Order: sequence, then C-alpha cells, then structure tokens
Amino acid sequence: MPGRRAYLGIGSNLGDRLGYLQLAVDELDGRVGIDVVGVSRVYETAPVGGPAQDSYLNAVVAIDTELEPHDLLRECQRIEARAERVRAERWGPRTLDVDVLLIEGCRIDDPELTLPHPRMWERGFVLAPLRDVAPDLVDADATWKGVREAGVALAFPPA
Ligand code: GSY
Repeated sequence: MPGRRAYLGIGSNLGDRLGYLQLAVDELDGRVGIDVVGVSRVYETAPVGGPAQDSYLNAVVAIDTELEPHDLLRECQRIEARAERVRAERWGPRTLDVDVLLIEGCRIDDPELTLPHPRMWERGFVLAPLRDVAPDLVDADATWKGVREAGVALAFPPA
C-alpha cells in the first residue's frame, strides 16, 4: 500500500508514558489504510504552554496512508480515546496525544484540521524526532532547548 507519506507527532506526560506511546504505534499499525514505515527515537521534553505539568515523552511516527486527511484525524482521535484520554484542560497533561503534522502534498485549513500543523516548525519536541524519520524536512543546524533523548525506544512493527 503506497498511499501518501504522512507524519504524526505522539506525546504523553501522564501515567505510563512510554506504554502509551507504544500503544499509539501498535494501534496505528493495526488500522486498515495505515502502514507504519518509521518511528523516531523517544525524547524527554520540557512542557510547552499550559499549566505547570510533568515532562513529556515525544516521538514521531512516519506512515503511508490511503486514508483521507479527516479520516486519518478521526483514527488518531480514536487511538487517543483508547488511552483513556480525557479532554480536561486545553493545554494540560494528557495520557496520549496523536497529532497529524503533515501529509505530503496536502494543504488544509478548516475548523477541524490545519495541515501542515501550524505550530510544528517552532516546537523542538516535534522537530527533534521528526529529524530522525525525515531529515530532509528539518534544518540540519537546528538545536532545541528542553529536549533530550530519553534513552528508550519504541518497538517497531515487523514489515
Ligand atoms: O501538542 C502536543 C501536546 N503538548 C506537548 C507535548 O507533546 N510535548 C511538550 N514538550 N509540550 C507539550 N505541550 C503540549 S500542549
């Protein structure tokens, strides 16, 4: 299934953070119309925005997908719901965030979805892992404060 290459940002700062990221990768790979083709290293990152909260684990997943963008968004929301995600506070702590960052060749700006993600280019917690899976998309000289490798890895689904 070639489909279109897309990049998803995943993050967690509540509960079993690494377990929730792994759940996201496993759930994505199990969905019809989505193939996981790459997973970044995991980064421990200082929270950006919102109230005082614990640090995040963040990663980026590269996929090939035949899904339409809004269908992909809905799959991401379903996966968040599987992680007992409760939308309590807008920028507050969460068990799992699955953000559609970019779908190749796709520009959208509607109330539900903006692509590319409007804030991705200013977020170290997105750019550092994105560089692992798509180095050509990220400025080679870029460095970021508050981002460090977590020394753990997500299991990558077998081909
Ligand atoms: O937008 C994703 C949720 N989020 C994060 C995150 O994933 N990582 C870091 N470091 N800060 C964040 N603030 C928010 S909101």
